[in-house]
Amino acid sequence: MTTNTATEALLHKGSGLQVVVGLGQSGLSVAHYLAKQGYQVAVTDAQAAPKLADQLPAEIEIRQFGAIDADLLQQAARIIISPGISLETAAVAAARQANIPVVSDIQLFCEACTAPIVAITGSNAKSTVTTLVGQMAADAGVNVGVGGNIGVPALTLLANPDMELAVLELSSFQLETVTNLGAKVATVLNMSPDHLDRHGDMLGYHQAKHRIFQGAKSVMINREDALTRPLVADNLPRISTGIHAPDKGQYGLITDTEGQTYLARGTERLLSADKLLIKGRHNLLNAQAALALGELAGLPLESMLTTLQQFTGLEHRCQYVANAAGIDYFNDSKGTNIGSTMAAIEGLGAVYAPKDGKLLLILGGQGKGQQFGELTPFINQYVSQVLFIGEDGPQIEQHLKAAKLSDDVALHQCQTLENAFATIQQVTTSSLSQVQAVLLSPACASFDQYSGYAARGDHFSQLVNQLDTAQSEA
Ligand code: UMA
Ligand code: ADP
Repeated sequence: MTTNTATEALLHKGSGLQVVVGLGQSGLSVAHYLAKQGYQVAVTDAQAAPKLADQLPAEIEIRQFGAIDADLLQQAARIIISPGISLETAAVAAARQANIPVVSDIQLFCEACTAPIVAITGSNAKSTVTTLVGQMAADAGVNVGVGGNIGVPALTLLANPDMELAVLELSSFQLETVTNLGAKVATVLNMSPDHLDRHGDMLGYHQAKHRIFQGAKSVMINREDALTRPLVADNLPRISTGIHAPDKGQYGLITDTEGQTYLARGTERLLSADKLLIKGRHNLLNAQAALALGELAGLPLESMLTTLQQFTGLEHRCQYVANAAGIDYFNDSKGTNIGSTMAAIEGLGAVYAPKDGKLLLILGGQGKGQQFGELTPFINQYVSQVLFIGEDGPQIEQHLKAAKLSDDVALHQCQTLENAFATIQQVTTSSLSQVQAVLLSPACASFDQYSGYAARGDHFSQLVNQLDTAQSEA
């Protein structure tokens, strides 16, 4: 995979200016990758002083900051756009109009990567399944690289010349500028509305996601979600997952006469569901997805089952924080769209409902153009109090009310998490409160108030721990 730098410089000399648009993590990785190959590279970013500018290779002299430089883009032989930047941005749209190719870092990666690729997208569960498949491969002794939207720019994986398998989490933003990915295995795990502010509507979002199947050698689909099925290449080897008993060679769930549920492949019971440390129906689907992807990538079943039983889940995804004054607190800050929040309400609601318990749900932030009324049936069933934070709190309240929210559900506009905790104290100390668990699953992005979902989740956990301390000191 490594080539002599001088040879690369000769190879790429004269192939024209490569303009990197956006200097975040992915832009920086692209700049290093292309400069090392001897391309002439320029970088532009809307920020006047992007934080990563001092990490650029010294030989990159053209650095246009403070606005995305439209003139620079017009001089490009190729534009490599960062996923956070819309193709509709004026300077980028004008360059596309002038037929200048616009690609993502993932395009450069798949053209250079000689190892097979497991490509994973979906509205939810990407990081969980990507991490699991990566861990399964590593535990099976495979030299694996895990990257992409999960936070490790894909191109940095190429620094490992011995990589035998690449497991990539891909976002719709990354996929919209990728052609012919050619993955060994590709999947769309599930589809629910997200990023509609960027893609316009579900069709645009679906089209971007489904580019993952271009050139794929095999596919994994979710039987519960027709939108995960590729519209083309029907003849490819495929494995499906689902919540019902599976057909031969497929994954699913089998429940025995005693009510015990098993992960199953065809009629074979692979593992009792209670052996998994990650809980909830959605995680049973995630476990199946990892097994199916692993199988299509050639990983051994026994070793994958061992990995599954050791996996404790990721932070900020329905993560148990603490019990304070008899109430359980869960941090699902990564619940940034209605699909993930539905899974969290349903998964945890089903745990507390048999004990006559209800959830207190914290919703809000930046709503990304979603229709929050879709949450109402789940809230009516499992939630007694909804606390709103963030800039779209009032709008979300309107959506819930317009979708026939039950009068039994109390609503509180709190603006901030601090205020929400003051309300939690009042609400849960009432003798009539049925609240047994507090769930932060905002169904929104956090950027109006935080640097990202992790900062929001950390803040929540910190407030819970203060509560815990205050209550144990009292
Ligand atoms: N910028 C502009 N103009 C704009 C928007 C951004 O110039 O209109 C500049 C910013 O000033 C900044 C740079 O672009 O300097 C940031 O680029 P970026 O937003 O693409 O962020 P990166 O740091 O390159 O991180 C990206 C992904 N970010 C997004 O897609 C928003 C990361 O996913 C990913 O981990 C990383 O590449 C490595 O592959 C994050 C994410 O939030 C986790 N993803 C979304 C999600 O999961 O929902 C899709
Ligand atoms: P992504 O990388 O796609 O955002 P994560 O694994 O980080 O996915 O999980 C994001 C959110 O989705 C979390 O709130 C998590 O609880 C929820 N989630 C996990 N698996 C599923 C699933 N199969 N269906 C719906 N929501 C899920």
